[in-house]
Amino acid sequence: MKLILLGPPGAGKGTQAQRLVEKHGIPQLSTGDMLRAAVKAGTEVGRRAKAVMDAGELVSDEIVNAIVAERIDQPDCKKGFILDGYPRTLVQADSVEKMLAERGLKLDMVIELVVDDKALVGRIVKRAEEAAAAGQPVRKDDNPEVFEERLREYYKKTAPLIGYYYAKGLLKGVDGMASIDDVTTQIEALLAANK
Ligand code: B4P
Repeated sequence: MKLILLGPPGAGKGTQAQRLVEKHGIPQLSTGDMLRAAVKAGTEVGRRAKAVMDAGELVSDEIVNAIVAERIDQPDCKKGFILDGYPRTLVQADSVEKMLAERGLKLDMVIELVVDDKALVGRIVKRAEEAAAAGQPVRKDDNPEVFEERLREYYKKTAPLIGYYYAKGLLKGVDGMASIDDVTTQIEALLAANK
């Protein structure tokens, strides 16, 4: 199973990807997590990505494409993977298609999590408050000001992927406004219907 989870920031891509990992035993390839790990480790990629992420903008296609290409060659990706938060631009979409074709693979499905903007900002603020209350680090980009920029970037650069994948017959939408469990049920139904 090769799956893309698509949607605006805070739509629940990471949340649903984790559940898919548990149920299907394939890895979650989250470019957000990979970039945050690089920032934490202080690598060259992390140094280049940090300011961009903190400002709510998208990291360069070149950096992101390179980290994903390296990751999908790991042995745990043999059975499939969930691309969470990647691709986020048309250049990245083109790159993933080439990456898969070079390896004799193709995408099975692109699942769009549809959530309205007001709910998104509420989720992000809640996540920041919960992390702070638990004494955990709060993501620098989880605040309303930076979130506005993340959303602008989404509409400008990522939303065009919806039409792109629709035209390829790969796009399926789920109601991301539903509860986390309901969203999981909708996704599982799509996967079962695609078998
Ligand atoms: P990501 O880490 O991908 O962050 P995200 O869009 O906020 O996450 P997601 O949609 O997964 O939301 P989540 O499940 O956590 O990206 C962060 C940054 O990294 C980007 O801004 C960019 O700078 C950089 N980046 C990453 N990928 C890149 C790429 N390909 N190219 C360039 N730059 C890239 O859910 C959010 C919250 O909502 C959680 O608290 C969750 O509990 C809650 N929630 C989830 N589902 C819910 C539901 N159904 N109901 C109620 N709450 C829900």
